[in-house]
This record gives sequence, C-alpha cells and structure tokens, in this order.
Amino acid sequence: MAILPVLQFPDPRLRVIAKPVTKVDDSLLRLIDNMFETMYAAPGVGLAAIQVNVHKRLLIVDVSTDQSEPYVFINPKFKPLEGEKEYDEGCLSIPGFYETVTRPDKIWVSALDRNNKIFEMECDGLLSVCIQHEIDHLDGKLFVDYLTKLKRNTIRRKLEKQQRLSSQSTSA
Ligand code: GNR
Ligand code: NI
Repeated sequence: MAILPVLQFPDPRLRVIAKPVTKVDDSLLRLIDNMFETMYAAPGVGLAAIQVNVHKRLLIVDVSTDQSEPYVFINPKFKPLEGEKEYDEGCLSIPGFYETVTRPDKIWVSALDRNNKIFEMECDGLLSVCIQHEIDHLDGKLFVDYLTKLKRNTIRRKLEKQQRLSSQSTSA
C-alpha cells in the first residue's frame, strides 16, 4: 500500500471531467486500497480518484470515526430526494479552508462496488454531503465553486503563496 500525493487547488488537473471506469481489475483494486490508505492518513472522510491524478469516475468515503464504514462508488449516479442541508465543508485539495455549502440533504445514489456489483442506497447527513462533494470532484467541481468569486480568489491566492513557499524549501 502507498500514500498518494493529493493535487491542490488551483491545479488545473482538478478541473478535468473524469471518464467512466470500464473494468474493475486488479490495478483498479490496488488504486482503491491506496486511496483508502491516503484518505485515512490525511485524515479525511472521502477521496475522489481525480484528487490523486487518476481521471476515472471512482470515489471512496468513510464517515465513521473508527474506519469501519468504507464505501467504494464506481461510476456513481445520484438524484436529490428531499430537504436541504448546510455543512462546513473542507477538502484535502484545499487544505486549511472550511466554508458553509448548502446541498440537498436526502439523496439516492447508485454505483458499482469493488466486486463490480451494482448497488443503490438512500442517505442523508454527513454521508450524503460527502458523496455529493466527491461526485462534484468527478465533474471537475470543487466546494469553492459554491462561494463568491471574492472568497474563492482569496483562498486561491493564499494557497498559491503557500505552494510557492513549500516548493522553494524543497528545491533548496
Ligand atoms: O475530509 C473531508 N471532509 C469533508 C468535510 C465536509 C464535507 C466534505 C468533506 S470531503 C473531505 C475530503 C475530500 O476532499 N474529499 O474530496
Ligand atoms: Ni474534496
């Protein structure tokens, strides 16, 4: 297993629309294992393949506190069902920033699991927020896209500055 580097906003590779997975094979299963290791190490509650620079429609989530509810969603589809929920979202690709985003609360989602079996579920609360946040990643979308341009640009400038400083210290 391995911890994978996570792309950081405003990297343009986070804006690429991910392609459907055509085969659940051994190399995809290895990627899934490495994504879980990366997400748990961060720590985070979700991770989309695009964040580790793999442009496939694959995401993982685990909103438990003891790593007991790992879910894999391959080629997911979702529909909003009812209600709205406000949540302070963060993103491993936008480290250190948390902002309130409003999304549908209850959703229906269907996907393939790691055994290539189709499944569907309804969920709400943090699991629903997290799945929607990850599905956005597959379409090149980030939670900062729901904020004002001013807030998004402020976050972008701060992260660009941090990235310049850290690349200076590693190339010295
Ligand atoms: O770890 C994460 N926490 C989180 C908190 C609120 C809403 C969404 C998330 S997902 C995020 C991990 C991540 O960036 N996934 O793409
Ligand atoms: Ni994210």
